[in-house]
Amino acid sequence: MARRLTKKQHERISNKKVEQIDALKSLDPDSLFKGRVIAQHGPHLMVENAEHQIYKANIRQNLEKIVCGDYVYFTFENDIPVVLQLIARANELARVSYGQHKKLIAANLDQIFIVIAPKPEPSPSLIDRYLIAIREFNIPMGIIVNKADMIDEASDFSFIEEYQKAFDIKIILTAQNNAESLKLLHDELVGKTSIFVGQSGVGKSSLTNKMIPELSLQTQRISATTGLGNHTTSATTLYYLNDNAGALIDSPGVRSFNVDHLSIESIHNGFPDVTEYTKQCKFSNCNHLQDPGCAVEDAIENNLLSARRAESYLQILKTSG
Ligand SMILES: Nc1nc2c(ncn2[C@@H]2O[C@H](COP(=O)(O)OP(=O)(O)OP(=O)(O)O)[C@@H](O)[C@H]2O)c(=O)[nH]1
Ligand SMILES: [Mg+2]
Ligand SMILES: [Zn+2]
Repeated sequence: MARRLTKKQHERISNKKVEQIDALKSLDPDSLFKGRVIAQHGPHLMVENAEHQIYKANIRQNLEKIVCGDYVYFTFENDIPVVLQLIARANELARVSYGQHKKLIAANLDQIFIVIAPKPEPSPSLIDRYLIAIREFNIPMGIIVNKADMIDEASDFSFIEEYQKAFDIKIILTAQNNAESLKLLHDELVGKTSIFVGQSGVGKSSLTNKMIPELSLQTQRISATTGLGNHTTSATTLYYLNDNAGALIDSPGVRSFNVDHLSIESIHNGFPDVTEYTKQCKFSNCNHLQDPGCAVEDAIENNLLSARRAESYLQILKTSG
């Protein structure tokens, strides 16, 4: 079920915003800085300014949740950086974690790459769920098939065609040991903010390393600022491509991707290939399960629609609101 804000909640939020803006007005504009959040560590945000200085910043109370990729205004209070305001987001990627709370992953994305590999075996139902969240903001997306060197007769990527039929989607084949494939991927990242998402172990961090030759320097600088010795992919982190050619966010691997915070309408938008037929069923309350006059069943029988996608659609509808 989509959780819509009540009128009261709306009022409370806009009052809070007015308070925040008033607080900003009283500040000397010279003491206000713009930065981009490159990671979140416990109660702190790592904020990088235009000169690529990284600050470990506190967060002014009552601010909404701020994530990797967000742009913010910050100031210094007794030399300690403090984030005062979140600049409105162009878009966001979110899933639901335990207890049904929307869990923001990253914001202000120009494109999202779902990384898959022959091993660990791809999960099309995971990709279906990612697609619903991605379509929510119409963010351009692609699938990276990594570890191309490990593809053999046992690998089955036929499900990718289902996505190509339904979406405008880039497919990029990569392998760590294939420089040409890495160059092609790099070309796709230039001038944009991109994020790598997907299961653990598919090679998101390895690819990030290949895209940014001096990545270890950036991670060292981040670790020096956080005070945490070792920087792993436990935190979603934004890195800059060389020569400021763009930004790349590496995210920790997921097992599942829950989209229960999205509305039925969003779920429909994630399955244009299926809803094309649900609209044509004889009865408007058709369950698409052996119901008479079901256009979905007909489409599957005539090889116009993937049975797997239709099942996935019904499964996701069943578990949502
Ligand atoms: N054969 C082969 N192995 C690869 C390739 N890319 C990555 N690997 C290996 O796959 C393993 C996992 O790579 P990571 O980059 O840590 O995977 P990840 O997606 O970042 O995993 P999480 O951070 O847990 O989400 C490592 O042992 C890599 O060396 C590739 O193109 N070919
Ligand atoms: Mg990783
Ligand atoms: Zn039907």
